[in-house]
Amino acid sequence: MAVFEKLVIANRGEIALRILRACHSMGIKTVAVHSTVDRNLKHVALADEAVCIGPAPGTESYLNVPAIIAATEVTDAVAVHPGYGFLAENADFAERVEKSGFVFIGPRPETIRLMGDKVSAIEAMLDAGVPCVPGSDGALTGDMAENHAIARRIGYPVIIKAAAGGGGRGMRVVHTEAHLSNALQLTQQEAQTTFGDGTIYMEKFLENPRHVEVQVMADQHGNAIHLAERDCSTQRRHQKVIEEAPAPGITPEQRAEIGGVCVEACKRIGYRGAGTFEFLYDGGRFYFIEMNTRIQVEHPVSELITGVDLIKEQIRVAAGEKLSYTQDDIVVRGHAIECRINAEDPETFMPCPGTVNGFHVPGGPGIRVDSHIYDSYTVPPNYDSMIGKLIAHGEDRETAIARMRMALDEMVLNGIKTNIPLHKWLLLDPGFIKGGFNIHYLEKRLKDRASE
Ligand code: MV4
Repeated sequence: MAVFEKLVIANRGEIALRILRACHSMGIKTVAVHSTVDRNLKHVALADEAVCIGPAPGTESYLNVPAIIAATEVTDAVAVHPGYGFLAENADFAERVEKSGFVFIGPRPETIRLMGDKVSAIEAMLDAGVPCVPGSDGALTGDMAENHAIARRIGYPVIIKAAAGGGGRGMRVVHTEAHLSNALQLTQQEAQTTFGDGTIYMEKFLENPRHVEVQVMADQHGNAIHLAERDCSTQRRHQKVIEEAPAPGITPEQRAEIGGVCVEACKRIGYRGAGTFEFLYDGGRFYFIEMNTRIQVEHPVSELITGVDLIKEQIRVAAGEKLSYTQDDIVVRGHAIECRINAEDPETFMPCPGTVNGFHVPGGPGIRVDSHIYDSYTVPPNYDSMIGKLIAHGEDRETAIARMRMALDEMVLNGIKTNIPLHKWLLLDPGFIKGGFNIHYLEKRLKDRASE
């Protein structure tokens, strides 16, 4: 007996296909909900049923809550997988799904809400013993004398962030006391306008950290495990470009320690499903910044080094099953790297939708391709430009990099511009090959390249 009879995939593209594959491997029937321009998606063809839920704009289709609930009702599905992006971290959606009598594949709506507000997330983490960035440890008030005192205690530079922000939105760095009052006022006003919530908080600004995140998974019986960490420091304008696992230079002892802290936090807050603790890693220490309550784009690198199918496990625990693994079952094996393939100009990074004309996937030992594209597929202009992910696994980082280089050389993807040339360049970059660089590395190398 399958854990669910039928599940709605409330997403598109590669993650929709990834969820479909997990469902079919578990004997679960699938319903693809899609927009009008997405009739030709690969997972729509492979799903047991398909329902058109609206026109191309995401706001009228993949973000259209009543249409998705209605599609779930008419198809007699019992659960909804939100994937990432769109409604994945929308607590109101999760609540609507559950109130309608269906299972939301993710944490409880209250947990999504708790973590969506970055101030309450930090408060919960401090309470659970997770190390956070030195800061206001709560929302700032309008008391400017107090705010100045907090900044002086933390020490400049400081960063002011919106509680409703996250992922790089609504932040401002302040280098000296003279600029603090103005920055507080501007960030508060912007937060109110952008998010409808003017709540702000303050942290010490870490100038050259790495972005290291811990993958966790919890069931509804009080069990939780971590699946090591990923390094996502290769990014441009808050868009990740390459991710890897484990993070270079993190010792097994450090992994066990920070992983154990995250697992304890999961148990403390009654976490359920897949989650990610985002840390800044600086001077050998971890500082929590945000928690993501969804499956992430880069989950395959964690799957390859641990052998755990995270999507299957998400579905199992949502159905009330116990975790299939204890912490002792989780062993890190080798190294994995993921290149995000985007339909974009490799020089300007402008999105370049269009029709694929010639597509050959790479293969061989340690190569995985997660992509929904096929020859003659047309990439629509309405959504994110990511068209797939190329993932390489090997016994060590050098082997994973060597396999990734071969795979990038082997791949044929014509008809549209992609960032494949950028990946080929990065994988030959001495600083990248060395590993362990900070979040500014890619932007710095692009600047160097432009002036060469
Ligand atoms: C920071 C920081 C330095 N110090 N917080 C950006 C995205 C959001 N998740 C948090 N971000 C940052 N928070 C403190 N106290 C630097 C960043 C940051 C960043 C973090 C992770 C990955 C890429 C980044 C790029 C620029 C800034």
